[in-house]
Amino acid sequence: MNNNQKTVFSGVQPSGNLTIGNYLGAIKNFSRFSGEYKTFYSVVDMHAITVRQIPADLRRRTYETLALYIACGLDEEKNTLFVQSHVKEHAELGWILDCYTMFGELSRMTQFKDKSAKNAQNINAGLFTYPALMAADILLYQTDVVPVGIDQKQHLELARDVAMRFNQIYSDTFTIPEGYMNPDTMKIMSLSDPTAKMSKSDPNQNSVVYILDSKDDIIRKFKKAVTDSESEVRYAEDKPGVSNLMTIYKAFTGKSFEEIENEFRGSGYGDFKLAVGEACADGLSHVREEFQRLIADKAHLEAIMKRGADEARYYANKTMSKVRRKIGFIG
Ligand code: AQP
Repeated sequence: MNNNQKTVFSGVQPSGNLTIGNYLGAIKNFSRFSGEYKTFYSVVDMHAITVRQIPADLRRRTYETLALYIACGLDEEKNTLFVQSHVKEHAELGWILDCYTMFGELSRMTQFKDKSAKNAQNINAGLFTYPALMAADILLYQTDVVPVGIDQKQHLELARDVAMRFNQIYSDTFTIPEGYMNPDTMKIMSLSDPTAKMSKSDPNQNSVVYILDSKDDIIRKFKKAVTDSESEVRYAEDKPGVSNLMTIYKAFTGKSFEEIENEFRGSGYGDFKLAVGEACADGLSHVREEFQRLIADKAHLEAIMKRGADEARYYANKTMSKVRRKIGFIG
């Protein structure tokens, strides 16, 4: 890494099949940093266990998420791709940062409140301290930029606050990270409730379009998408369903909202929904093909994970020796 090269870190939890929200809000933006930046992209399995997972599913999805990173355009030679739990320094710094993160700060996190409501039987300490582990993920690599969807903004702000607090106590230790949110796609909404975020753990399969859904399934889901009682394709705050579909269509076709409004003037929602479904399915077809090729070769994925973890560990250790020394640990 040359000394002036900026660093990018981001991650996705292997907590379900990845959605077009994960794709448009996060992964698709990752590759824009490849080459010019030193990029670390992690499959954050330690975050996934804050919600109960079936072990075999977690293992399978960890391979799948890595394969999807590559299928979505992340060149394994140009990016450090790794599994979070393979680099133990994440757990170590996560614990240390727990001790510099306030109870009151964690209590204000909206994701904790949402996930506690959804998992009332399992409101564990990890779910509560999740943002301190996320701060560790980012700060370990002296990260400058974190590409994420808007739902992670609050966690990112906490990571910045924790880094500043630590730096103030012990002198400069961590780079203060900035978020990168794609203004066009930072929040893709559920197809059945366009006031809620599209989420991979949503039990309603019709709310969510998965990156690996077949073309037929994608089109069927868009046909069922909730819109409104009008028939006008127009981007407006009081038309969240139509506006969400326009956002998705724009992301896959590159057309502006004005062009989309003109294209469907007078034609009603049926044609529009079909066009969105087709654009989305066609836009993802290459990803699906690449994924099938990659997932068939587990040994290759394991080699990438290992190489990525070895490289990530090297940088993580540099930060950890600084942190250990500053807080008064021996060795
Ligand atoms: N709907 C979305 N629109 C835009 N961006 C999104 N992201 C997630 N959903 C959307 C972004 O994807 C990245 C990875 O997300 P994550 O795996 O860390 O978990 P999450 O944010 O909690 O996403 P999900 O899909 O809702 O997962 P579950 O259901 O397991 O909680 C992040 O950058 C996120 O912003």
